[in-house]
Amino acid sequence: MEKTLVLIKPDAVKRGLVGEIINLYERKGLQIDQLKWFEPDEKRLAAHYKAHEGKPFYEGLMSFMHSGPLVAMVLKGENAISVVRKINGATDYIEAECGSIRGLYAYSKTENCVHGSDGLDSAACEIDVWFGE
Ligand code: IDP
Ligand code: MG
Repeated sequence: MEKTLVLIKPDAVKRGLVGEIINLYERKGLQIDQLKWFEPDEKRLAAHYKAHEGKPFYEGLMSFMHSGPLVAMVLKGENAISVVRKINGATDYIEAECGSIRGLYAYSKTENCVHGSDGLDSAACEIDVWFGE
């Protein structure tokens, strides 16, 4: 059973899409292993997005991620990492497939509703950032 880290970002929480989004993952056979509500501090968000530090969108991304509460989850299932990224859709809401979360709900490049780990190493790292001791 593979595990992956999902964030339901502040835009989706504000818009009341938490239930809708969790429903899409569950219907695809993914199970909730851990789930927690966060108002994350600078340190946790910087650790989560350390790969993007210095990129042109980094500051905007960080201030968006600080704009309200978010939900962090560990989802588990066969090929959970790839399955979640498929359900999430492409990063850019214009490119995102119609039935994906971003295809359905996102209308901004930065405020795109969800995060999913992009590989085994990042999943382990991100699960530790949000749910480690
Ligand atoms: P991902 O979330 O699909 O894995 P990443 O490339 O890892 O996409 O980027 C992390 C997050 O940074 C995106 O989900 C989005 O919120 C934001 N982001 C990425 N690229 C851009 C951009 O070109 N403009 C604005 N925000 C961006
Ligand atoms: Mg990413």
